[in-house]
Amino acid sequence: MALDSETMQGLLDSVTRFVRERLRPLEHQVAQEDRIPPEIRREIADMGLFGLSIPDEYGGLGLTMEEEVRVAFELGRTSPAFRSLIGTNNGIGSQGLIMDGTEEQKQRYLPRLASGELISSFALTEPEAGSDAASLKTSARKVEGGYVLNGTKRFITNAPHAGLFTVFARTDPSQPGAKGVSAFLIEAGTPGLSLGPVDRKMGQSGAHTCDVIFEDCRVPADALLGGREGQGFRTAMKVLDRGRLHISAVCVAMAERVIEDSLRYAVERKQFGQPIAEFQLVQAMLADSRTEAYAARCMVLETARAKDRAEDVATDAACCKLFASEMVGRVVDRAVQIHGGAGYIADHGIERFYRDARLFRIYEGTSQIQQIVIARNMVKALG
Ligand code: COS
Repeated sequence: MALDSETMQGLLDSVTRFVRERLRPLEHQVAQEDRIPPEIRREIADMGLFGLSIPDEYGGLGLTMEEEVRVAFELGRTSPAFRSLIGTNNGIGSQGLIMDGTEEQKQRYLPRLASGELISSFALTEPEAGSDAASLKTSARKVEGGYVLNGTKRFITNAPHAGLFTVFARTDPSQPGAKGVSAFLIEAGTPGLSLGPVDRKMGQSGAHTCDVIFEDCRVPADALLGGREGQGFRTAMKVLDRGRLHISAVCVAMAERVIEDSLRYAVERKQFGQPIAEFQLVQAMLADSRTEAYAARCMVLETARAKDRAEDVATDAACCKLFASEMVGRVVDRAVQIHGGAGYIADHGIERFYRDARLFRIYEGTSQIQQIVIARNMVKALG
């Protein structure tokens, strides 16, 4: 454990209180305005939440995976936009640097990522390369003293706010697959790097994505992550293994939140002269949701502990992501059903969670990609 149990409990209590007292009252406003108030960003930074997973020698809290998912279980009990603000700095935006960066690169960026001064983004997906990430086309041509990048990245979370991008580009055009891909650390404002308009989305208002465009964007040689070409795809896959666990914890949290809302509604709402919670058909929905959320919580905790023991969790992290994201989809669907007409009304809260949850089955690898990862690893393990 990175923190002693008292400090860890203190952190969890303060996140729980922050979610209840500060974030939940703002859910409607954030959805309406599609923006997180700047004072909330400051409070999140003051609590150290931008640096949950960044090692303490670089100014982060250096949480273990188990500790990190426990924080996500609390932080995820509100609109996912709040978690998304810190999501890339703790996950896909910083982990490539932590896992494979040079010491100099870590010193240069991690302290500012941990403090929240700098937001980072993970630029892998392209218009023609989503699930088939290894087919990416963005090129990084080697020139005197550095590289020149050309290409477009799509749906990049937090790109409109990012000061730093981890960009995956092909350094070896003779290698069409994973082997020709390298990762680069590129700062916002670099000439030749521009952003597309902010995407309009089905849900998760307050969390922003956009295209990141490279047009003859010249970067110095030391922008190459880890100083080694051809390692980028492996880095991306390792980062996603970890990210998928974090997202699974967020799915558990959202499920637990909407179960809590559904239970309260079912106890208060009366039909046929009694609370609908007394009806066994409603009870069945509550019980199924509770059971599935509990199963996902156990999977996530167990896999996080295995990761902390340095075991290979690629298969189990994919199992967690597959089950937890599908689970929360079923749970929010039942929550709408329990709320009846009220659950269909915009901005009631449940309708918003229903839309917000849909993304979990898509990003950081669709459910179908998780199935492929799981089954391929099973076959491979057979030898
Ligand atoms: N950890 C470390 N290395 C890994 C790895 C992992 N979890 N998964 C794959 N690799 C390595 C492989 O070992 C292989 O290296 P070698 O050739 O040296 O053995 C290399 O990466 C290529 O792997 P693979 O052959 O499995 O690549 P594929 O192109 O067949 O595709 C999938 C792999 C489909 C799993 C991958 O493209 C993927 O995860 N796609 C989804 C991408 C995604 O999640 N996008 C979401 C947007 S980012 S928020």
